[in-house]
Amino acid sequence: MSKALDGVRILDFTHVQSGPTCTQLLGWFGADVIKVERAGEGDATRGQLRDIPDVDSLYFTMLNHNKRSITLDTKNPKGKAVLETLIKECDVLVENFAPGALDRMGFTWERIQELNPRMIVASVKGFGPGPYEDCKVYENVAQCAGGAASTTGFDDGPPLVTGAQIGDSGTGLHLALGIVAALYQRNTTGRGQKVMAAMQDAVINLCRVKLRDQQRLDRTQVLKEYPQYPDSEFGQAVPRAGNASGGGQPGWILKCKGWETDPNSYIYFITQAPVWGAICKVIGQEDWITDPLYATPAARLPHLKSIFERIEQWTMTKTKFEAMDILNKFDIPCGPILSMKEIADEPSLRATGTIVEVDHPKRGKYLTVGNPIKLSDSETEVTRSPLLGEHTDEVLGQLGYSPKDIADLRAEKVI
Ligand code: CAO
Repeated sequence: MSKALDGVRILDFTHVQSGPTCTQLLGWFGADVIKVERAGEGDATRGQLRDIPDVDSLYFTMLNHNKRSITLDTKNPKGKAVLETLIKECDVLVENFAPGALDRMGFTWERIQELNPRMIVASVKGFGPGPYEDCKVYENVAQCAGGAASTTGFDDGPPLVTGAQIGDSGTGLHLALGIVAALYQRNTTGRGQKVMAAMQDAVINLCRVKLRDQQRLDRTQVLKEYPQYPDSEFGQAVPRAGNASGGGQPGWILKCKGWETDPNSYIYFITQAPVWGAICKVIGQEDWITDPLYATPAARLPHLKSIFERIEQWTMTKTKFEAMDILNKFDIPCGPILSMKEIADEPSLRATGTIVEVDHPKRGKYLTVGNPIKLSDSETEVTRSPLLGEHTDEVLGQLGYSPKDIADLRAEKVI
């Protein structure tokens, strides 16, 4: 079967998480991804959070599937020459170095264009142009500067970061879309272009609904679906909304049977207006269907807390899965709070390829997250991450270097 990005060559100059998630996606869609790593060291994540001594960490393996690895000292003149050949041969260069690192290496946009005018140069940076453009950035910095932390958590607690890697993996996704769009545009212009995704921008994009709420708050000084309403005051900025739904249908996380001992025995429950009658029947509160204090969404807003407390009396009599079965029969939107253990063991996620078992020559079998984007005509086959420099000889050979040239470069520690 052919793949969507067959024939596209990616010069993968990425490290840590944000850039590697982008190039991994491109690899899953069939691009040939050549990861360039520092000779002897490689991507720092190979050695971080290791669970097996001297074996590439899960941090690295789970972000670098479907790639080839070559080692290259790109600050050495001979290494630069190899990189120039790679730039001429590839379609896209993806990098997420600290600001200015590529220029300092001698590979400015102008130089890259001289070498290959069709080259697309795609970058992740922490911030776009502005006061912080020179800063180094990691995940949680982006979550904080992108509005996620100030709007996450409970009203009486500090700002909170989320476990979802919206700054790193979220930006990698944005960048991948930019690259595919630039490849498409190149079909008509014949030219490459710069593609830039700033981590702060990606998080702001994912927090779009909070900027919506900021403007609603500015205009009306109240957000009636937020837990602060009606008992507390609103300030100038969108407050932390606890587990309130981000949309127009109120929701909350409710305890289920066993919550005293299982920290994940909870369900997300949404009181969607069209199924209000069904909710009342399920929980045995049929009088709320016609009671003017509860009958309409607007009437319910001031009592959301007590409504959810009443629904919780019912959910606490069921496990999260029993509650799901009952509520789904009535189309009541709800979702179990699944632990990572439950996700790892879920057969349907294995069947769709969202959770995949991969075999690695040094670590053996491990689980990873496969391609979350399914194309019917471009099936993803997840292959293991490469060992450091595993493909150096193969790639240099394809670039026209003879075995002797390769041996010389190795002797001089260029590769
Ligand atoms: N050969 C020779 N030198 C190489 C090389 C190679 N193959 N690959 C990288 N280098 C050099 C770079 O040129 C750079 O050198 P200079 O500082 O002299 O210009 C140096 O290695 C270090 O690069 P770096 O500054 O990007 O790496 P770092 O570990 O200090 O910083 C990070 C890491 C992530 C904070 C920084 O890269 C960054 O801010 N990136 C942009 C934002 C980003 O992607 N953050 C998400 C990371 S995932 O949480």
